[in-house]
Amino acid sequence: MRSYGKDLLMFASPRSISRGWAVAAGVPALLAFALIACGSSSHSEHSAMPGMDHSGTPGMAGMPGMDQSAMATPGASSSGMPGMPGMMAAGEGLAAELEGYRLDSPVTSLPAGKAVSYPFTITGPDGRPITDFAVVQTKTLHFYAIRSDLTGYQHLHPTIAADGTWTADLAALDPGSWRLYASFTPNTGPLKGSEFVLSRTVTVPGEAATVSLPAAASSTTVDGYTVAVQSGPTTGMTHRLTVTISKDGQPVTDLQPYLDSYAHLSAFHEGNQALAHLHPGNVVDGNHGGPTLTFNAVIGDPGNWRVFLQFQTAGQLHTAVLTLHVA
Ligand SMILES: [Cu+2]
Repeated sequence: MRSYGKDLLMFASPRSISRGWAVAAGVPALLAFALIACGSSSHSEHSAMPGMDHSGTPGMAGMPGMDQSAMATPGASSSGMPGMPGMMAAGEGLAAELEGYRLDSPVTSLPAGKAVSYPFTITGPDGRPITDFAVVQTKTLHFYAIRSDLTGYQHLHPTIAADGTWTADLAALDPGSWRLYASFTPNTGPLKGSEFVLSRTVTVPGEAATVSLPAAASSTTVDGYTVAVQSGPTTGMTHRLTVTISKDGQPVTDLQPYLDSYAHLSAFHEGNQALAHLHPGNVVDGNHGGPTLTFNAVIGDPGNWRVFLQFQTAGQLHTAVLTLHVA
């Protein structure tokens, strides 16, 4: 378990920590996550970050490809308290159920090549669909889709019907196996206020042309922007990621808030599709973010991560993609 929980607490705000909440877990690391998650629930958009879950518990047990470090990596959380550095953790998000909270869908297969809707519910330990969710980063639920080769990233904000049925409107999917993640904070049930990431897979029939993962790189370009990612220093499992955005050789300083943040970063593990969801610690103040964004990423699993960094300028959303190697 190493110093994982400790690392997290170092980045948690006192406010988060003081919001004590007893979780049924004897594992200090898990408790640390739980405390952070609980703290993040109370002030909705500005503090809670998607990605926190309570894995490492029954839902994780026995999952193929899970090793102990994965088990000790319960999820991602972050606290975007003004003035504090971004605190975030690696997510796993590979289970469909944790602590009695479930992601369910009648759909296990979706057609290729056209926009499709994916219906799902989040049910609580009482078996009933949850309809009351906390607003996190301006949304009550964040939804991600990624193909097994880590292509085809989609980040959506589904809508919920009165009966608790969510609908995610997906853009066209290529054939293959896809993992769909829901990141949410229930306002009901024994773990209300905790952030969860649950996922399920769907098959998209057809001939799947698998793309091999591009080599790790320290920069990439998107829409004329150059996005450079610097890793380090590393303390335990905490990796300081510094992202610098430039255009035509000039630093970019007109980043606009996107979901209450100057950047939205999701990363998926090459080996197991674990989801890490990070936000920069930079204070959001108008349309002049950049050029440098700092993330503290707690990434438990070494290996290659496919990183999707979303940022906005002049009303346009950009998604930079690169492979990050974590030793
Ligand atoms: Cu989102």
